[in-house]
Amino acid sequence: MIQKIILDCDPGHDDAIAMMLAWGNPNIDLLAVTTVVGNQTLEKVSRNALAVAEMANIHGIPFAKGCPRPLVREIENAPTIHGDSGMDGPLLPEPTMQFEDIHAVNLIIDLIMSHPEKTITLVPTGGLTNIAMAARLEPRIIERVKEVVLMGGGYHTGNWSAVAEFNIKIDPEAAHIVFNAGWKVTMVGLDLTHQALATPDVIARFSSLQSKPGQFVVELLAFFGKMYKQAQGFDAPPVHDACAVAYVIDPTLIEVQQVPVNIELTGTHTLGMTVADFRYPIKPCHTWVAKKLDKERFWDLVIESVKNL
Ligand SMILES: [Ca+2]
Repeated sequence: MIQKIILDCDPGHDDAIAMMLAWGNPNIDLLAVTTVVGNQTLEKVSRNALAVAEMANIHGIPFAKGCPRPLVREIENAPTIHGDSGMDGPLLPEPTMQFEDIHAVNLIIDLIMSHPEKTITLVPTGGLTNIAMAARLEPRIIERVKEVVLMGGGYHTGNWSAVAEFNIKIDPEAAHIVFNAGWKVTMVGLDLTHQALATPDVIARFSSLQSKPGQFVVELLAFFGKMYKQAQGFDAPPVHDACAVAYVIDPTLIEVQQVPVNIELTGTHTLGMTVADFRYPIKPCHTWVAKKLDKERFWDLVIESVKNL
């Protein structure tokens, strides 16, 4: 079954791979790519999105820029992971595609309102600013969206603080809106994405594609791996954002559990924590968390999709 998605992202090395997976996979109908401040400034991540489009030959769909800052907090970027450009490493191609003259939030609303109910899955792989703004501006989208499958958070793991993940931490108020809106939210968090490590054998498989997109992924992962080693002590970089797209393509790749999740907004040491309540009996809720990845089939899917580009 072909899934219609809107990818809301902040490219970002792993966002780039998520975009390539979405475009290269025949079971995804990528309706639009929208950008949001996060890994770098809005201008930088937006330029990166167009560069990925160029590299992956993504065309005929709208790209729109979204919010340049979080709802409440000051801007926080991640140059220690993604470099000064937000996507350091490969030489980025000069984009030919241009952004639509519409704000990402309006594009998201227009697409959801003009498609049949429950046919569009939102896939945010950056901070949740655009998605929260869309839910507030046009609350009818909450009923109309099929599901929100987001990369962010973690029920036992943090990376931007002891207990908070970057995408949630940079705009916790937006995350609070999205997690409490009432639509189905599947949180593909660090507990899951740290299982999606681009180990040398995986990189070798991208390399053996002997294609420009394959080589682009190799160069992305070389830089990403170096930064992850330096900043977080990882031997191989986790390709977080691709996991959310992979779950939409094939939910059997990831084991999920329905469990209440809320966002910490006031903690002294826990701001942006995704607090999951696993206590028995599990209370009724609209939230699911991703727990276990079928690594082998995940990489087969990503590599096959990049091969299709
Ligand atoms: Ca991202």
